[in-house]
Amino acid sequence: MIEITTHDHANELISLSGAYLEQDERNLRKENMAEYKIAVIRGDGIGIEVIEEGIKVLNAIADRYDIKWDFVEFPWGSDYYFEHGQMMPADALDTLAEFDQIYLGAVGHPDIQDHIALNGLLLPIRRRFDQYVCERPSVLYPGINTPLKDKDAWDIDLVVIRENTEGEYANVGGFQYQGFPEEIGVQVGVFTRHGCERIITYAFEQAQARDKKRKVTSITKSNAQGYGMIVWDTAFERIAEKYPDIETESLLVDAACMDFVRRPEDFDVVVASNLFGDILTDIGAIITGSMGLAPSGNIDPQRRFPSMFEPVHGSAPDIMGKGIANPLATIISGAMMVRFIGEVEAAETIDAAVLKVVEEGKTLPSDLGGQATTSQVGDAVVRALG
Ligand code: GGG
Repeated sequence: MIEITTHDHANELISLSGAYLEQDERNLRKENMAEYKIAVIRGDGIGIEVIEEGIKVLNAIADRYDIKWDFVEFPWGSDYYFEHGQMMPADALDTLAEFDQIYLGAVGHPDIQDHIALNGLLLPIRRRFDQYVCERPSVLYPGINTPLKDKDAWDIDLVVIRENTEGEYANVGGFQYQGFPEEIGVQVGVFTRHGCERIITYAFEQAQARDKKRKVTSITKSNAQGYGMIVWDTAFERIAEKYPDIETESLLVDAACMDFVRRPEDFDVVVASNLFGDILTDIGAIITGSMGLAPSGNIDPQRRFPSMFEPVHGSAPDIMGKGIANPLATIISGAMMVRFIGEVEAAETIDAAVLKVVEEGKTLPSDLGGQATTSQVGDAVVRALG
């Protein structure tokens, strides 16, 4: 009897000391927990709804991988514009500079001219933080319908590396005789040798790192744009010489649009100017199922400043507030952010969860042929994290 009591007591002590050990481990893990300050700008329209699901998934992954998020929300965008006459406050960029990364939903409102929304929020952030790479992958997942015939899952697996701070989006130009019949608008495309070389170099490094087709395709329209895009083409030839193991191809943007539809499986890394990259990635999104699946990262590869992760799609005012927006592009963009900060395993877990949800096809949003709400899709991804 005594023995049994002693035995029980010993077991109790063992399990108690085990519990203390576990608690110690937990405390130690908490102390060593990486903490990241993330600025969250939901922005407009469906941006508000899809970011909700992105944060849901990021919080769920934090529990599993000992990551700590310090999310700080900024209510900037069109509503802020209606109240203050600008999309974000004058010191917004200084405020954002204090953060590790930025997580953005969407910008744009039917009552605000698009150029005001973009030039008031999105583009100044990309420029100020020298996020000169816009990385936009397009992958045809299992279970996703493509409008292209005879294409199977994984046949399309490309990434567009879009130049993100200059080119056709450089804020250079002006009006003359505005409002008069003689009105003139001048829009200058800026192509610097430095800007072309660094984005093209990044593209070659991606082709090496991906280690898939080991190919870089450069896109311009230098037969018609005979100055800036010649600087680009010449930079492409010069940089290509440094990567003799990478296959190269140069296409005019019109041919590239055709080939994204005709032979998308031939592309690996595609490097394009700011405007052409934007246009091509809409094609990339639609041939791989939907804009609702297209993620992006606006990246400063040198990590001097915060990078910004956002879905490719805009604010989609026609479906805002209906609870039917597809949050997957935002969730995958979140995974890109997680990978960028170095939490690779956590990022892979999110990607795998998205793949599982898509492949199972039970909880898909309407743009992918399902009936699930935005929030149900987010919940399904959280469950699929395992
Ligand atoms: N997800 C951010 C957003 O609203 N994007 C829409 C858009 O028009 N983007 C322009 C661009 O990426 O250049």
